[in-house]
Amino acid sequence: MYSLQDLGWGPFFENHITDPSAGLFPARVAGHSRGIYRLLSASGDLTASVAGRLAHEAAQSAALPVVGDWILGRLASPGQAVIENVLERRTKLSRIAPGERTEEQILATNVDVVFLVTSLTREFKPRRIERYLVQIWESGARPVIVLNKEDLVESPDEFLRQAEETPLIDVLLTSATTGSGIERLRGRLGAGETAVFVGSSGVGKSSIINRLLGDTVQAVRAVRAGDDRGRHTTAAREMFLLPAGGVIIDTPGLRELQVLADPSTLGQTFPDVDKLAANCAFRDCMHVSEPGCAVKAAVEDGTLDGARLRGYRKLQRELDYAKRRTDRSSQLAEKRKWKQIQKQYRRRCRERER
Ligand SMILES: Nc1nc2c(ncn2[C@@H]2O[C@H](COP(=O)(O)OP(=O)(O)OP(=O)(O)O)[C@@H](O)[C@H]2O)c(=O)[nH]1
Ligand SMILES: [Mg+2]
Ligand SMILES: [Zn+2]
Repeated sequence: MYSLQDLGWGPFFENHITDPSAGLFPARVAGHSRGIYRLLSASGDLTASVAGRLAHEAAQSAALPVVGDWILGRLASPGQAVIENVLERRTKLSRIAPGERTEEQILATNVDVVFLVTSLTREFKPRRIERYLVQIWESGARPVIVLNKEDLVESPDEFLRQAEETPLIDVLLTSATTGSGIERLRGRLGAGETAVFVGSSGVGKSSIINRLLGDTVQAVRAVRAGDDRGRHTTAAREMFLLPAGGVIIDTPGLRELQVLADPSTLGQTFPDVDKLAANCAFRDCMHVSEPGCAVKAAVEDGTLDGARLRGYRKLQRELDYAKRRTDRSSQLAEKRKWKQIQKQYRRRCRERER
């Protein structure tokens, strides 16, 4: 049996319970499949469904419970609960859901650390790491880059150097096969903290988690022969408790990461570009062809990698575009809401006149 603290509970959530007298208990969402939720609570594991009212009110899917959430539930029968409320999220890792529309998809909530796993194969791409970093900084959690499968390469330090091009970032070399670096990784997670593992399929997320759990709990499958792409072995997000404390969430490999973040946060992933930009002649310099651009000058004299600047500018364009799209859809939602309120108001006036 575990305590709420073992599950990551703390004052933040305590303070967000507005009506403690309603006979509801807190629990954490550990898994979810086709409308059935798996919960961890102080009185054990439960299966649960979402209360009709919550499902109805959750006009946007982002308001429905996801793995990592703290919820308030009501016991329906032994081992079976109904989720009445989702408590405010302390942190939230999102992306733009695959598809045509600019819609948020939440990957995990209430996490302290995001382990961004990449493998030292053709999978390793600094530009992809930057994309993830932007999204992780936006989440409110702290990033740790995990360079896995170090047993496969001659000089892993070469990769380490490339990953550390992002200033001040925490980078670890690991091998889930030999166990090297796993203890150090374990040390990045404090007591009562929650971590989520993200990255492409086949990089070894579940293998590292199995090492941490000291058991083969998560299914792992060989990468395809010929290329090193994964087979999407992990099918759904799932939460585990580490034997020595700490909570971890495994996620299925992502094919793409469409970023959804405030453009003004880009500087956290690119502090080097930001610092240089302070010396550009124009305050709103886009570092393309403006005169007196300190960023372009740094690329020319070799202090800044040109590919890194191109990655920065691409992300900047994407974030600006996504922001315009989401601003517009929230404007539309706001308009609809006001129309509804005006309609109700007019109806009430008419009723009073009768
Ligand atoms: N050589 C080597 N192979 C590894 C290492 N870590 C994982 N693998 C292998 O890589 C393959 C994929 O590992 P998984 O742990 O399933 O990868 P994953 O990231 O969970 O993949 P998805 O669940 O599809 O997202 C398996 O064959 C593992 O045995 C490592 O450190 N070194
Ligand atoms: Mg997996
Ligand atoms: Zn500039």
